Amino acid sequence: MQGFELGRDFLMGTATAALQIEGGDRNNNWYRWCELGKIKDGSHCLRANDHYNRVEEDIALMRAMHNDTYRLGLEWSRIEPAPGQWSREGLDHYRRELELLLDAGITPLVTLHHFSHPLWFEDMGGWENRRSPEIFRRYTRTVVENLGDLIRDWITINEPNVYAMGSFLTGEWPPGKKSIPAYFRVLRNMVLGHILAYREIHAVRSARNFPCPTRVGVANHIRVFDPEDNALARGAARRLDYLFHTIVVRGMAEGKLSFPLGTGGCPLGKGFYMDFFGLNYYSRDIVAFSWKNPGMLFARLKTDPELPKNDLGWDIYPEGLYRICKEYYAKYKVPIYITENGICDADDDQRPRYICDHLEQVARLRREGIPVERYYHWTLMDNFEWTEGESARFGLIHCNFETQERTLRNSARLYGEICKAKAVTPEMAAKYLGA
Ligand code: IFM
Repeated sequence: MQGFELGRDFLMGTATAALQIEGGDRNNNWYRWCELGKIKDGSHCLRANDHYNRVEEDIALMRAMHNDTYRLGLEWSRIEPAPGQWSREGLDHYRRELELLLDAGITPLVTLHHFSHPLWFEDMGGWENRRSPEIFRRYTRTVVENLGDLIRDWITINEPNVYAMGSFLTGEWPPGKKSIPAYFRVLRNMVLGHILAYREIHAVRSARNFPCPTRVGVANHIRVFDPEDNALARGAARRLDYLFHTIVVRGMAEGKLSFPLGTGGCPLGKGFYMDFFGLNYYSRDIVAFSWKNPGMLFARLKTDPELPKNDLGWDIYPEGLYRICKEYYAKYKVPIYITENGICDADDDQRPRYICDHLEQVARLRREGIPVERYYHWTLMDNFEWTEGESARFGLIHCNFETQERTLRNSARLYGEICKAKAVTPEMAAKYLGA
């Protein structure tokens, strides 16, 4: 690899989610799912990384990697343990964490909903309940009123499409429902919840004269769907793209509810609700047509035998990052934050190259004038990877879950050097990639 520059104004860091690292919370939907024995390796989110008690130690690791920014999630159930009841302890905990980050010179980007929420919310149907957007707005308001002086950058909802699919279509995630109408009901409510939260964050921050600017977005999980070379496969890929990506992004950005979320109108009024485009990018799928898969819109997803795979069998396809950023920038013309990008790679033999190859696409985009402003590597340390449990290792830092010892992997050292230099140099490539 030749080396490339990212630019001094480019911000870099890592991303995590509260449920995946904090441990210790019994009042959320994933706690119950673990109790039901739904995690493949038998591990439990109650343990995770014990980050709740190790915030300082983990911020020191971010500093050691020269991170400028950190994407963290708030655990809703710690803030609103019962409907309309606010926990001083939960809010104080996050205030302290945010202050420690800011003192360390690390800019927080805060996610309000990342797959987990309180049990009381789950028990009223969660995002399927028609009152969910308003309930999410109320939670958002309390967070902004109490912590909004410390947070300029917000993600309302992480990967609404992945959440709705896992929880309401395939049934692999809590509450384990398998229903196409429920999938669309949930997406519709999440769109409305995002818009209400977007408005609330801006309204409260501006009324209180909190430091500007305020930026609010969504962490969108976007995949590349490349069809096989026939008309039926092309149709299947288009349908997937529409139902998995377009209706969600359009709804959240423009407030427009396209079929089947609605009839094309804007129930909350016309507007634009996306100050940056958050992109979680991991992989691509080859789409084949299959009569046997009506539930998947007659699509069958395949991997590309030519491409390397991560530990979970996902194709590694850096060019996809470039293609998606180009496509969505052309549509929305807002700054792009790569809010997640990473690899499941326990022995860390692919991660250094993965990081360099994906950042090379970012450098290419920036040279072409596409404003990719930030990159958050998923993830800081091995953590609780939903139904995969502790076995799927996405961390720059290795975690021994028994002892909670954190050990920097080679890729963490490389990432630290890149964050410091805002470049990949030929020397780094030689040292870490052997090329
Ligand atoms: O761990 C998840 C994260 O919570 C959401 N995006 C994908 C990651 C890797 O699967």
